This record gives sequence, structure tokens and C-alpha cells, in this order.
Amino acid sequence: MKSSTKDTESILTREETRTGLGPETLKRAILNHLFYNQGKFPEIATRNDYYMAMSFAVRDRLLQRWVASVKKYLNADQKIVSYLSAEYLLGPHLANNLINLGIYENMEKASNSLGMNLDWLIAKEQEPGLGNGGLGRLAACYMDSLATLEIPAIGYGIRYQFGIFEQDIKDGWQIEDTDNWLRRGNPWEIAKRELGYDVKLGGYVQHYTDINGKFKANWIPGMIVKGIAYDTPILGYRVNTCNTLRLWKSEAPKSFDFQTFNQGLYSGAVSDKTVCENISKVLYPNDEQREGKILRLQQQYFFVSCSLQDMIAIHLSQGGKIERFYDKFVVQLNDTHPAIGVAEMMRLLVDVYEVEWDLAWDITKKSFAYTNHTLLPEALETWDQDLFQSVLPRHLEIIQEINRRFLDEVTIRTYGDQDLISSLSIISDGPWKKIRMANLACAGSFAINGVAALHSELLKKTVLKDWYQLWPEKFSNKTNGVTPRRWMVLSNPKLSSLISSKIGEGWIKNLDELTGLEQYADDPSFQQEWMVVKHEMKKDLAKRILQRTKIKVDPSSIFDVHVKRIHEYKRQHLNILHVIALYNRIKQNPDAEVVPRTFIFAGKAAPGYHLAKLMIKLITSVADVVNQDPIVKDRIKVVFYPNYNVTNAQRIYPAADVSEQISTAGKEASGTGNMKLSMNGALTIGTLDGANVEIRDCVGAENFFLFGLTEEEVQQKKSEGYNPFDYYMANPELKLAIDQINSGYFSHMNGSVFKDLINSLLYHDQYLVLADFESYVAEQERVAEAYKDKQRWAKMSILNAARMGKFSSDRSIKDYCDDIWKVGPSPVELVDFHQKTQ
Ligand code: 475
Repeated sequence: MKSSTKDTESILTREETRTGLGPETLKRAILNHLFYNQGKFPEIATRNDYYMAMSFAVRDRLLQRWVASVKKYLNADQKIVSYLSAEYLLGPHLANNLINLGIYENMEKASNSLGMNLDWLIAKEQEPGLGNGGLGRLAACYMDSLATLEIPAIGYGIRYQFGIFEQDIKDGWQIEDTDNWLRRGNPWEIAKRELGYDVKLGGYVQHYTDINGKFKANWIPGMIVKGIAYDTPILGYRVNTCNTLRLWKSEAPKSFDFQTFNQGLYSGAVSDKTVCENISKVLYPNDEQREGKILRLQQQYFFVSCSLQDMIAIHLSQGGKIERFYDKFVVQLNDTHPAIGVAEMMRLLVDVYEVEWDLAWDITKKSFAYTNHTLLPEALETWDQDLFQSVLPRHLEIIQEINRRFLDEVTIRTYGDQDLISSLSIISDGPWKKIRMANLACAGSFAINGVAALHSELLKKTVLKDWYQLWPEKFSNKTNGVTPRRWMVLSNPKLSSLISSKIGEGWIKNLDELTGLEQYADDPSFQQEWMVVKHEMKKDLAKRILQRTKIKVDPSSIFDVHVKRIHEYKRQHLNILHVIALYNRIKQNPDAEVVPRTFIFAGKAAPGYHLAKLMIKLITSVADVVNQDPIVKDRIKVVFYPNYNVTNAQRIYPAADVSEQISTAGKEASGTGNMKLSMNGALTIGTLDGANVEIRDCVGAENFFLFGLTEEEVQQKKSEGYNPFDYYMANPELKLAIDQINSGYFSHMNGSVFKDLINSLLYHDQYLVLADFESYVAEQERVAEAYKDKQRWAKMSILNAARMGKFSSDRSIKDYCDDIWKVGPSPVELVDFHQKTQ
């Protein structure tokens, strides 16, 4: 039932006592939850009790909107976007929900009146780290924008019991600790214990002909796992749309197998439960590196099967026809991790709903779209056919059949071009057959996209070249974006208020309005205010750095920030080589003029990635020497800030002057940290890689520090036979830096510590660190020079933020909606659910 504005008003009045947004009502709600949820009264309540009580109070207000949204989606014949992602790197919910509800100030008043500090309570939240890096964080930004744009959407994923590990630094090395984020309970999720699906695994397939003479397959599983839905409401900014993030937890179908137990095989009965629960136990901590483990395939299949069963159930329950599945849902595959969905959809259609193969394939192809996030060959997912068969015997048959028919089509279209046929084949030939998930995703999708203009072009030229040749109409670019709600309003409130004081608040929902700041870029008093905010944020970060690392840094030095996963292609070692070069300049000429700089690094290394872990050790070792050396006189400082996650990112971005985006051209698909830093007024030093290219186009070449080889030059160098050793011999500063690392200058004279890293640089250097060194160092000199001119720097910083409108995830989502999903907004009105009982 639709309600008029007047009805809505009266609902709101009635609701005021329960889910109202005023400070008094909020206070009462917190006290209620303290009592009825936590079983505490103020005198004995802990800070965590208050955090929980406040979160439940906020959740009540989300639920009111969530139930109205769900109700609307179930009734209307509105198409729903279904986002399938193995990772969601959400970050803490509480503060974000306060902002989106518009009750931050009121909640501050409520908590003050309870003698509590809102910031402390917000800091109590354990962030859900259910992702590794860019791909998972993108999914989270997209959930925010989908809700804000009032697009009906469900995000599907896995409720990992342990998210990305917590990083600590001991003796300069990364130490991993488990992330037990659910330890104190999670007030943001609603367990739907009654909503579960069975997922088969292993076993074998029986074939038979039914009474109608139809050929049938019967999959006899080795094991059945149950997926239980855990829903997290995702509210948009200042709208009633509250979408669902539905994460699946794996359990044993029965908590106990009594038969096994009674036969005295107690451990067998229990281990079955353990095996089932293991599936959603832990996130694989590899970023851009495939993990060929059985458990990983089980995870992927588990969540995709639950999600597709759920979508079909929703569609059918509304009277939809299975043949018209794609009228209700469009399914976006976030990389190939959920690509098994193509085969699972076919299995459900053909085996369960008895749809004819050709029609089933047509339905499937109309339902799926695929986003690629990386060109790195080591990240392209393939599964050994034998392993695949042991987990998904029926899906192997289905993929073989898809492939047989598909290659027939390709043969005709290419007039039997063998090279094309073998490159497009979903199953690789040769003695060790592999299932290629990117090929499955491409074959089963109507749309394929990259995540930045350059990346999408490279996809068409390299890894997906043959697909592009045959199906150019499927390809498009969707440049990534980030949500300005979390990455500006929430993490940088002072800058946000300053911006709003000049151009109003419209930019928060329409980031293009930031161009309104351009007219103030030359205004000395605005520049002054802008730089005061930056300085405040630097002081805050300096305090945290001191607390966390015991390193004292100067807030008036340049804060040069390199924060992201640690990876050779992201070239944190290029940055540290520059630091060593600067250090040597000071040592050789102690009176040399050096613009004071603080080099801030943060990021996790995959636990099994030896060279990435060595890169962390190198950074911390250089820090130990440089930070202590009296000759340096604090002009340069090096900090490795531990445990980079969303919470810490929110503290670092607002304080950055310089954003390091220095990947080898052609390797970083897009990057999104580059966008967040620039929005917060940092100037980029970067290569022409990923979205850097577009950022530079937008902010203007004069407001961007460019260096390094282009993607084409990289390719050319490699084909000419690149020899890193020549660069080492030719550049004395580079040679000295490398020799010092080698000699043990930074490692208590034990030179062997870094030998693997040094050998890799001198004799392979696949990411052309040495080739780009000279150009990088030269550009860094220009950075230092520019920083000396405070007015020029302020202007450049303002113009960077002012011209970032394109990089809002709202723009990205609009592009997906218009070009791929064909879904529009569907505003939600509040409904009075208590009417009947009042
Ligand atoms: C790109 N992760 C960024 C970002 O589009 C880009 C791969 C395999 C297994 C586990 N994780 C991965 C990625 O591929 C990934 O995070 N890719 C990143 O996606 C969003 O901005 O350039 O590297």
C-alpha cells in the first residue's frame, strides 16, 4: 500500500516513540537496549555494552526502512540487481549508518547526555574485514551507491567467521593473527535461521532415462552442506532505500549424525559437522593470486549455489516463470570467483527445473554479466579438472557440454581457426586439463567489463583478445568509483564542512558539484582554511603514529602516503629506494636542503608471498636506520603503520599530502585508493596506469606528478630484452642504495636478509623498478619543490578535490544501471507496520 505524505507524517509521529530520530528518543532507545539486550543498567555497563545498545538502537531505525524496501521489491515487478562477490570489505557500520540516517549530531547529544563519548563507542566496533583489498572494498562502495541511488539490489557473499588476518609487526616482520571479528557478537546482522538451502558437494553422477524417454542425470553427493542466510541492512544516504547484504554461513544439515554416533563412530559424526562448518570459516588472504585449494572451490560453489537457489525461490514465489528469470534478476559476477554460477544456473535449470538445454543456455546468458579486475596472469583462476570433478562432478559434465556446443559455434564462426578454438575453450587441452573460469564467465555472460579505461582497452588487446574479436558488442568499460559518504563525509568531517560552507551539501549525492570549489582555488583565505584542515588531520594522524609505532613525526613535513596491499607490481620497493637515495644525499651533504618528509607505508602481504613480506621488512629496516640517524635531524622519517584496514584507511587518507600510485604501467587494473586520496586533497605521484590516467585527465596534467614508462614502452622494453643490471650500473644513486641493502647496512650488517629481493631486482625485475627509478626520483624532486610554495600547493590540492566528481561510485553504478543492468531507481516510502496492532 502506498502512503501519502500526510500518512507518512502520521506514521512518523506514531513511530517517534520507537524509532524516532531525536536526541531524547535515541537516548531512551539506547537505555532500553542496554537493559533488554545487554541485561545491564548504566552503573555496570561497559563501553562495549553501550556500543551494542547504541548499535541496536540504530539497527531498529534501519529495519523500519529495510522491511519497507524488501516489501516493495517483493511486490513490484521491479528488476533486482544481484551482486555476487566472494568479498565485501565493509568497514565499520555504526558511524556510516549515523551519517546515512542523518542522525550523527543527535546521537552525539544522546551519548553525551549518557556520559558517553560517541567517538569512543564508534571505536569499539570490530570492522568486518571480509575482503582482501580493492575488489572487496569496491563491492562495499557499490552497495552504498546502489542504496543511495534507490536501486533494488541484493549483495550475496560469504559470512566468513574469520576475515582478513590482523597484521602486527615484530622485529620489522609481518606477523599474522586471526581476525575473530564475531567474538563479541555482531549487532548489524539478522540471522535468518529458517532461510537455508542445501548444497551438494562431491560424490558421483548417475545417468538414466526416465519414463518419457528423457536422458536424466542424478547427482549423488558425497556430502550436503546447509547455507544459512545472515542479512545486513545497507541503508542509502538520506533515502528510505535499505538494501540487503545476504551472507551465507555453512553448517551441517543436522548438527549431529545420530546414526553414526550410535554405531560408536563418534568422531565421524562430529567431523562431518566440522567439515561443513569449515567452508565459511576463513577468507583466503591472497590478493591477486589464485588459490588452487579444494576448500576455495567449495567456498565459491557454496555461496553461489545458495544465492542462485535464493533468487529462483524469490522469483517463483512472486509467480514468476523460471524461463523469465532475467526479468527479475541481473547477476553481476565480481571477477571469476563466482563464475561457477554459470554452470550452477544450467544445472538448476536443466536438472532441477527440467528446462531444455538450449533454452536454459539462453536464460543463463541473459542473466549474467562479468567484471574483470586484474590482468595479472597469476590471478586468472583455473581449476585442475580432476580436483574440480572431485568437488563438482555434475558441473564438470555440464561444463563439458557447454564447451562442446560452444566450440561448435566458434568453429563455424571462425571457419575452424584452431588457435582461436583452443584459446576460447573453457577446458584447456593437453595432458593436464584445466577449467578456465574467465572463459566460463565470458561464454555465459551478455556483458564483460574492465574497471578503468586503460584496463578495458588492455583486456581487449591481451587476455580477452579473442573474445573481443568474436563478441565486441559484449565489451565495455566501467571505471571504478568510491563512495564520498564514507571516504569524505565520514572520514574527513572538517574538510566536508568546509566544502559545504562554500557550495552547500549537494555534492554529497552529486559529486560533480565539487567543481563549485574551483572558483575558490586562488582565494588566499580559502587556501588557508583548506590547509588548516589538512594540518589538523595530519596532527591527528601523527598522534596515532606515535601511539602505534612510537615514531614521532612532524605534521608540517610532507605526508607522503603509500597505502595498499604489498605487491611487487605496486612497487613499494621503488618508493623505499627513493627514500634511501634521499638519505644518502643527506649523509653525503648534511647541509643539503631537503624539504622535510614523512614516508608513510601501510598494507598487508599475503602470508605465503615471500617477497612481499621481505618488502615490509625492508621498509621497517630502512625506517630503523633513517629515523635514528642524528645527521638526518628528523628531516625524513619512515613509518610502517601496521594493520591497514578500512578503519585505519579512514584515518590516513585525510592526512595525506602525496599519494603514491606507482605501479608498473599496465599492471594496476584501476586502483581506488588513488581516488580516495585525491578527493581528500592529496596530490598524486603516479604512472600512466589504471585509473591514474583518467584522474590526471580530470585534475589536469599540471596538478599531477607523472613519471615512468608507459604501458607500450614497458612492452617494448621487455621485448627488446630488458636488462635491469644495466640500470643498476648506470645510476650511482641506485647502485649505492642497492649495495647498501646488500651489504647489510640496514640489517645490522647481515646482508643475506634481503638477498632474494635484491636478486629478483637485479636479474629479473619483471616490474621494471630499476628502469623507472631515475624518472621517479626526478619527479619526487618536483614534488618537494612544489610543496615549498604553499599557495601553489594549496591551489593544486583544492583543484584535485574539486575535479574528482567522476570518481564517485554513484557515477559507476549509474553507468552499470544504464548500460548493463537496465535497472532504474525505485524509491521506497515508509510503511506503518504497526497499524494492525494499534
Ligand atoms: C585491482 N583481488 C585494482 C580493484 O576493481 C582495482 C584476486 C584473486 C583472489 C583474491 N583477490 C583478488 C583482485 O583481483 C583485486 O583486488 N583487484 C583489484 O580490484 C577493484 O581497483 O586495481 O587490483
